[in-house]
Amino acid sequence: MKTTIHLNQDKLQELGSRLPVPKYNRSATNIGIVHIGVGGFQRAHQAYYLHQLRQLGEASEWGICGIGLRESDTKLSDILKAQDHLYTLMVKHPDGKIESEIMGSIVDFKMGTTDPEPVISRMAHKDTRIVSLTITEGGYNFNPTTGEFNFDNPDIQHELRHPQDPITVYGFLTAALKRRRDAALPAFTVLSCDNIEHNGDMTRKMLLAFAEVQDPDLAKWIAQEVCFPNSMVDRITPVTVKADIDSLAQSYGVDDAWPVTCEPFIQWVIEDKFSNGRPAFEKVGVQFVPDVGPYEKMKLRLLNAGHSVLGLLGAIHGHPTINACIEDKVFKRYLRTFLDTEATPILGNIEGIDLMDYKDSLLTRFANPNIKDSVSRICSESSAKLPKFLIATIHENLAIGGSIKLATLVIAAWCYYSDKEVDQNGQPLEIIDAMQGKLHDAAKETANNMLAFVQLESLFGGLAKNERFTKVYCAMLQQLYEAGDIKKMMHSMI
Ligand code: CS2
Repeated sequence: MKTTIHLNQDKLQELGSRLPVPKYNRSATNIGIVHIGVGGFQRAHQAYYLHQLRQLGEASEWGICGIGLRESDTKLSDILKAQDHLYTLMVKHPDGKIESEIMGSIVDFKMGTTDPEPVISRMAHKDTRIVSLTITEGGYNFNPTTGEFNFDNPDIQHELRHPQDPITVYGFLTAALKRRRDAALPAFTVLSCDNIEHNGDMTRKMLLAFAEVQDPDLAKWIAQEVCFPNSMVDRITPVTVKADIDSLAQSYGVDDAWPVTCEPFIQWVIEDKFSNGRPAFEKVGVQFVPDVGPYEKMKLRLLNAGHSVLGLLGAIHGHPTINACIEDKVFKRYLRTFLDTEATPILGNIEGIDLMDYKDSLLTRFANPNIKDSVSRICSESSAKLPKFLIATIHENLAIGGSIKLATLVIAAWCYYSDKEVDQNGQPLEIIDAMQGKLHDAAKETANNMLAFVQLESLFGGLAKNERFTKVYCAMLQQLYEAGDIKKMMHSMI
């Protein structure tokens, strides 16, 4: 039995005999990247790539400072502080093998909730050259149907009136960029790493909409000086559970309060448009391309949509994880049929990519039995995800006369899920959604008005007015509410 060692900088050498640790000098690091929204995904993805680069002896000017803008980030902030911002990445292979390695690329963390100043000055610091974001699909503050900035948000209203007291990412970005402009420092790049089509373009549009109202001169400067590369990010990163912490302690005697688990697959495709330089990410496998559009669309409409299809249908049926769904032949076939007949036809050709291979690899990734990615993680914040992942595909198929039925069942299932809040065995569902109350009320209203749920225009646009859609949808909803057997319905459709 190994003695347990609490993970921190002083213990790295000792831990190095047990598992791979950073070989680079972490104290000789300049902070070049400020990252807003540190979570499992960023720690398994961007921070991993940077760690790899630093292991090659490069990028000492590209240390990462994490930023938390929500109260709920305090826990991670405290844990990282106590571990000198070190953490373990546990890569879980399908054969049961877990490769664990300690990551050192994050070197600082600041919270912006009580006092914004340390965050603004870090972002405005001369060494900061990139501000990257994983603030989730819901964090961009746009109306999913119109794609316009939501000025009704009270936090945004506050920031417009009090630019020196930012709350959201927009307030912090403008405060820091203003300081840089006034100090004649070059702008930083704003790099979105969220699952949104044209994530860079969208961030630019939102930030400029906000800045135009707050300070039109600054907006002009941002428009000229700040680059917003689009990027496609990919690595399945399940929620860390206690068993992961325990297994790390058992296997290596490492006491890490919040390790990150992920699949072996990793991909990052970025447009090479940076305001003030970038790390040599290509040395560790990041792809730079002139137009990320087709890659983003492929990933969102196949991988993320595929997750949502399994997640919502699986949740109602009572499957706990994505791999459990794939082990169920009906679910697996349903997913493949959806991908082939509804999602693929609208993608067209993507140069250099064989979509058949891509879909085969998705099914293999989803099947990884060691990952145990919970359907509750996939279903969380469906109101922010589904418009981008799935509803867009329904709209596009309606426009070209394509098939919509498999995706429509998922929408009917989402209504049922939001209404009942239990699965078909009567077990409570863990529902996490900023719109949960609204979704529940609209879904309940189905008893009087079958279209009530899809009449939520901010999510579905004009879908409730499309006769072809409503016919299929109402028939499915009726069957689901009457017979209540989602798997039977799925089976009859494939
Ligand atoms: C998932 C994603 O949130 C979701 O619903 O589809 O988190 C997915 O695992 C990642 O985008 C994979 O790169």
